[in-house]
Amino acid sequence: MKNMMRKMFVVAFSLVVCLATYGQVEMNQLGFYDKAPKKAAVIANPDVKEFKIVTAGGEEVFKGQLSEPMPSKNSSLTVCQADFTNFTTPGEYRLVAGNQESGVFTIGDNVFSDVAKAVLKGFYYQRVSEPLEEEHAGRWARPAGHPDTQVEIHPSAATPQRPAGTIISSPGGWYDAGDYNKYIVNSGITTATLLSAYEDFPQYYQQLTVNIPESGNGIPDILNETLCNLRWMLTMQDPNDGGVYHKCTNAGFDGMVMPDVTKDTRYVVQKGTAATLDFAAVMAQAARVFGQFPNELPGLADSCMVAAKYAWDWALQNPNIMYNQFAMNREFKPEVFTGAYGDNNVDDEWFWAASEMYAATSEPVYKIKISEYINDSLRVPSWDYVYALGAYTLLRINDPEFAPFFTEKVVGMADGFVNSVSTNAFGVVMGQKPSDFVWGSNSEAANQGILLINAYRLTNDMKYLDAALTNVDYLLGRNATGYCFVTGFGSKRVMFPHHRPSAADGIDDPVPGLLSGGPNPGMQDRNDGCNYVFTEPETAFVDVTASYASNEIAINWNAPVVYLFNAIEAEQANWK
Ligand code: 9MR
Ligand code: 9MR
Repeated sequence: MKNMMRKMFVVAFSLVVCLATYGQVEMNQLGFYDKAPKKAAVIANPDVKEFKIVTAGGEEVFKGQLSEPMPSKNSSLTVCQADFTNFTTPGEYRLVAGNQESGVFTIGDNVFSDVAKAVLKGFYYQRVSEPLEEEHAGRWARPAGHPDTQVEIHPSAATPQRPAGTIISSPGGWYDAGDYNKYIVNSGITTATLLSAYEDFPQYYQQLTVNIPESGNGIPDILNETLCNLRWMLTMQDPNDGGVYHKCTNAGFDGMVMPDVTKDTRYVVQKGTAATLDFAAVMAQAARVFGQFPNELPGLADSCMVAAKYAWDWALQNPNIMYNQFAMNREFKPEVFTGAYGDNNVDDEWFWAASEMYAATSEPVYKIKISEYINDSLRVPSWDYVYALGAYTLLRINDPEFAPFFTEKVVGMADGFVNSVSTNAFGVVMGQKPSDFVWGSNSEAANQGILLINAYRLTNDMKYLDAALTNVDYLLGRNATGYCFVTGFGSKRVMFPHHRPSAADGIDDPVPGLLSGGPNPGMQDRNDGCNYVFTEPETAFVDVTASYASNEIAINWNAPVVYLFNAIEAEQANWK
């Protein structure tokens, strides 16, 4: 009987293992700081209780016991952990468990330096209206994409001063994602996250160069890159009233072609409250940041502040103009089918914009708005819920009135993350609950990391940095798919992101430094030619070009990994 039970277990178990064809050892595929925590996940196998670390040549240097198997909350997988924190000798290694082994990883200093730079450089590859020269883009050099100097006012955005069909110029910026459109709402959180990375680690970024055309001009590259999009955003404000167009877009998505061959008409569509408040927030933050470079960028900070104020005033007069693409398409032609980024609650946008306006001006009037929404809930930010961005800024300026309140909120949430690690089968913060696995779930993991970095900065308690590191491990391979989610990196890497240039450029390797969206059990692309082999929250991922719901790349997902990876690199000395 016992034997039979065991057989049944083995059969059931093999099914699970089969389901997890991924390769048994799932770990950060790049590396570990010598004194930092080091863990791998191993899909449980009743016959395997031990693991070892071997040199790249196969010589055993460390042996350990796997932890007891733990069922995952987010799939039917059962997982053991391999803890080799005590092995601290720098070098190149593999981890071996039973007959499974990892790829080669490094133990040493600066182990995330290359990937941290690459994800920032990823933005350069998204630039719209300029050619990517070989000097900077290497194999991925390409002609300029959409010039966007002849953009039509869509009927939904018509005003007496700018009737439908009026031509405006809105060049530059970054493509949003795998598609070729430019959306203010998503640009808002993205640009703010990059500015925040700089604000939180200015010394680190002063040294960081990533070989972009502006490198060496006296401005840190993270700000050079951010400026490209900021200048585009400025063109999206209607000079006649301060309102901001929701997006600059085709009517329908382009085919999977290179960006210079598409010739569809470009439009700016309806102005909206969410876009205008996000714009105000970013411009106010930009005014603060670029105000530190008066000689290199004369007048820029002032222009940003004027634009921010103008947008804020428009929003006060138009507090409820929601972007509803469906309703818009009933009323105006041509219909627009590109990304909607529709949001029908702008409380959090008010809070964020008010926080930034206050941080930039110290004017009490903004405090009133802050107070109105201050008790809303803190969640890691996403394009449609930006409350946390305001909270981070009020903490950053260390406002005596607000800082204690937000410290408690941020540290409280961070404590929840820290405590959840021991209940997670992979030993990471990501996946505390199945609802972490949304469209773009990898940005959720990165933003959890940012929240933890904020808690660390507030308390100097290493437990928050350790917890943030677990999500770095998650993104680089310690997850149920076994993929390292940044293109160009890892022994099991993403090769077919939903990204038009990567699909169309004829180069085998995708454009590097781009973060794939990650597991998304919503699988909204299932009827668009996408077959998912695994469908559970943490496994619903396919590395195929068709998968826009699990394998697209997007600027708002790349920005938080820029913040997280570089923050960890900046703070690595703490693990010495
Ligand atoms: O390529 C588009 C991608 O950028 C979007 O995220 C996604 C959802 O809006 O849509 C993709 O375009 C697909 C469209 O929605 C349906 N037909 C297939 C298109 C390309 O895969
Ligand atoms: O990231 C967006 C996700 O939260 C939405 O659920 C999804 C569907 O509306 O759209 C995602 O954003 C896409 C945008 O609409 C178009 N460009 C590609 C973006 C990433 O897939």
